[in-house]
Amino acid sequence: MKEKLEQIKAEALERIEEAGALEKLNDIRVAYLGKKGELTSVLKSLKDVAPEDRPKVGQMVNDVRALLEERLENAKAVLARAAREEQMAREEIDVTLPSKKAEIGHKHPNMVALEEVERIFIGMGYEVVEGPEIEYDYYNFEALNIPANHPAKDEQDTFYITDKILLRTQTSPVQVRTMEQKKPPIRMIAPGRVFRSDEVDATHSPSFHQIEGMVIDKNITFSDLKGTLAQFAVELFGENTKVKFRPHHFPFTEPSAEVDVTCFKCGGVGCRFCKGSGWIEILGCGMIHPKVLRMSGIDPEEYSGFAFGMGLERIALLKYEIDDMRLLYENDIRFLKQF
Ligand code: 2NM
Repeated sequence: MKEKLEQIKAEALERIEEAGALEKLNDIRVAYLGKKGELTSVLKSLKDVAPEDRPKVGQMVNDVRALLEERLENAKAVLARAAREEQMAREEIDVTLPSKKAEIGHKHPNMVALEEVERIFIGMGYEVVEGPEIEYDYYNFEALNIPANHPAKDEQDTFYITDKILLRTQTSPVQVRTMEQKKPPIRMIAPGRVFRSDEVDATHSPSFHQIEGMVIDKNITFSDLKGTLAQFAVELFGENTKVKFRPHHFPFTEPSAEVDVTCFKCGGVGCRFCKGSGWIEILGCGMIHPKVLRMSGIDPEEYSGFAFGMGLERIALLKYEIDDMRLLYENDIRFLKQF
């Protein structure tokens, strides 16, 4: 029995010594120390040993087991370190190689145009106010003097969520909410996303952006409106820009007007950009209807105000000479980078 154990020990130690890989060590562990391993079978045959010799032989088996386990662990540590060193050498990083170019984003032309418009109005003392995109029918229509049977409310144009709730078709509900909350003087603009059930084409999208503005105080007149928008046009399109007011109709303003600016390409002579007319339409405006003021708690006998509204995409398309609105929504970085 003793010779057998010595032989197992010598053989196992030699195999551990020669094992060149971690998997081999595991095979060796199984072969000697496993359930059906050689050392285990010696332990099983202990019953054939004379009873008085059993403790001694048992002790020897345990000593050999402890020795093999220790050697296996040592060999494992040595091999693992060697494997790690080999991997480190193989995966060495060359820090002198040029790096990959980081693609940083670019401000969207809508955002560039919005910040420009905001800068101009903030410079004139206006506040920028935002409001919900999902609105009550009351704020979007009723409070703006657009009654129940008005064609602007048609389901063909408006996305209704329930009878009373819809996706706002304009940002004027933000002005209404402001009138309810604040006492004049009020000077504010309301930029934001609006929704209309329109087919997509070069100049239409079911979701686009508006910037509306409003001033309410004592003795605000149409002259204030004209002066404000004339100054706005000069700051946005250049110092030689002139404005022209054409009579128009909106339910929430009286009188109402549409505003054209002289074409910034040809200076008003007429070119392809302005389709030969010399003028480009940029916004709608008017004096806030007394009914609209009264409905939101402002006394039209004491106060008056003007309001205006423009499409942000339209401003961006004009300013950057983009000929198709769809380009603004595709988010192709090669396109966006140009502005
Ligand atoms: C426009 C044109 C004219 C407008 C009116 C109001 C409010 F709430 F004060 F009555 N907000 N915006 C308005 C007036 C908007 O967009 C073309």
